[in-house]
Amino acid sequence: MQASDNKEAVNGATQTVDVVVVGAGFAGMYMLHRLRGMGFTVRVFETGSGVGGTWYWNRYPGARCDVESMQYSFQFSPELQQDWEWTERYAPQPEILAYANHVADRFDLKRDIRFNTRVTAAHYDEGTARWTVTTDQGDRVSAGFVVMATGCLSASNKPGIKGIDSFKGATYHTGHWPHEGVDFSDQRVAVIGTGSSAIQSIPIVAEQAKHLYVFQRTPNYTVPARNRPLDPEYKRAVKADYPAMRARAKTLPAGIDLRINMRSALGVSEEERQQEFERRWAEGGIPFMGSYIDLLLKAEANELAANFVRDKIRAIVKDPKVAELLSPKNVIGCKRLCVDTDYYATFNRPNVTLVDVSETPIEEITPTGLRVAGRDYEVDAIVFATGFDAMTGALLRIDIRGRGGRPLKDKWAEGPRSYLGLTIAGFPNLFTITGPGSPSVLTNMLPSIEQHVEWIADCLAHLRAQGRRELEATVDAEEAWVGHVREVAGVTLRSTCSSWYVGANIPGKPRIFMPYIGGFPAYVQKCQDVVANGYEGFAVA
Ligand code: NA7
Repeated sequence: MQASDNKEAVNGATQTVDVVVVGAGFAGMYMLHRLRGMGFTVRVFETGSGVGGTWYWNRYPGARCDVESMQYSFQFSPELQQDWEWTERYAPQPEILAYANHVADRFDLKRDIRFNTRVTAAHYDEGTARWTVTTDQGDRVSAGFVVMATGCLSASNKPGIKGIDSFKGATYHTGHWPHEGVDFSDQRVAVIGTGSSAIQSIPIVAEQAKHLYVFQRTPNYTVPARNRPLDPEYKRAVKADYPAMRARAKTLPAGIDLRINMRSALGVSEEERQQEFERRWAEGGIPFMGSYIDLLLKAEANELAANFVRDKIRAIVKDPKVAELLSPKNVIGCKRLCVDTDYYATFNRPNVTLVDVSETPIEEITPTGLRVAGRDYEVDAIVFATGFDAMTGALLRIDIRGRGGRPLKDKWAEGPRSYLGLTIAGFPNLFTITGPGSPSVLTNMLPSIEQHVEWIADCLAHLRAQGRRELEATVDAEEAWVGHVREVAGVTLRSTCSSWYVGANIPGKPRIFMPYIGGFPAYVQKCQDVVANGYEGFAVA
């Protein structure tokens, strides 16, 4: 590959660039910045009309990050890190989107991003060792490399409920929320789903709506966020210590400081355990799962934490039947622990009804509402808080074809197979940022994105320096990595429930634990070793 003259060459109807990046979320933005700084020509395509990815689309009421804002940010630029001012412990969506725009403007990224453009296909030509990328706007680009920065939770899932298109009122999906917002005042509203998006939005929708019906298939564990404005003194202290704090976080399994207590939940007295759980509940947020080291390793330890939360639900929710319905029976933390503000208390409101659809699914959506077990619930609006075809959905919705014209869909028919969650055998010169088989969604996404972007950038620099133009994971290396990902998944309780981590929320999706659960430090070490051993596991041509 040649570092070109930093201008996009146009050859007839086909444009020619060094790298196409798909997606202008945090991953695509940083990839562009990094590659441009190295002298590569880059074209980014983005379906939305602005940057931000997940935070561009998920504008539902109450949307906020469950990783503390001082940790959920880029660290590649010390100046950016020092200049940006977060205002709350957990940043709300509008503030994260403002941050994404600030980053884009600060590094002048938007000029290389084509917005309102969906990539429809990417085909590899073995003869030229180049990809041809096409879009729904008629673009046709020849690229030496393609980087998929398409996000882990970006392909929304709308369930195939009978009559779904017959409804006469308004419908919304939390992952495609209208930019102008929605006012539910005086409306009867249905929310389908009780995952993180529902749990964040329900208390706010309930305050507006005349009546809110929540259709719950599986209850979820959630702990209070205890969100609050950030204390200026705390911000100053973090900023003074930022590099050290970031370095510490990188030594932790999730890349986030969850203040993990290294003791076993089974090795302490009932009284001490109760105190620790209470302290964590009062502190708020996902560090609750750090109460004891073995909560996700031993079922017995997990049950103690689960019981604590079930007791809290019974204490908060006045109607014992509703409390029982809201109490999850499965492993706590198996699905990602949710973080809320007043979720359980919302079910004490007279205008909120919980409808259990675990035994009798939603039968039908009618022109005026929903039918469950023969009963009609008349509503003016339906909110689908039904999640995403996670980790693979956004990739498989694009017609990606590798060596020999083989579709990625075929290769992944039995579930995703990838070397390091970064590359795929049979698909040379294609990279996936936070792809399946990498720690991604089990970690703090921004540091994970940065690690992938930097690895890819170094790899392209290496190829350029060596005068090589093709890199491809070997089948053997991929097999070994897939086997390792599967093996470590079995060690924790996280693979034991029907979550989107295993694709269980999408009918017909193969059940594979998709993210790598071996921990951020072990993963980073592996990526570094691969490079140190001369790009071990790759064929370079
Ligand atoms: P999730 O966590 O996948 O939640 C989706 C919810 O929708 C979940 O409660 C599902 O129940 C429910 N669902 C899906 N289809 C149906 C049907 N047909 N009927 C009833 N209920 C249904 O998505 P979120 O957007 O909330 O959160 C995604 C991630 O974003 C989250 O993990 C955080 O990391 C941030 P189920 O549990 O499948 O029975």
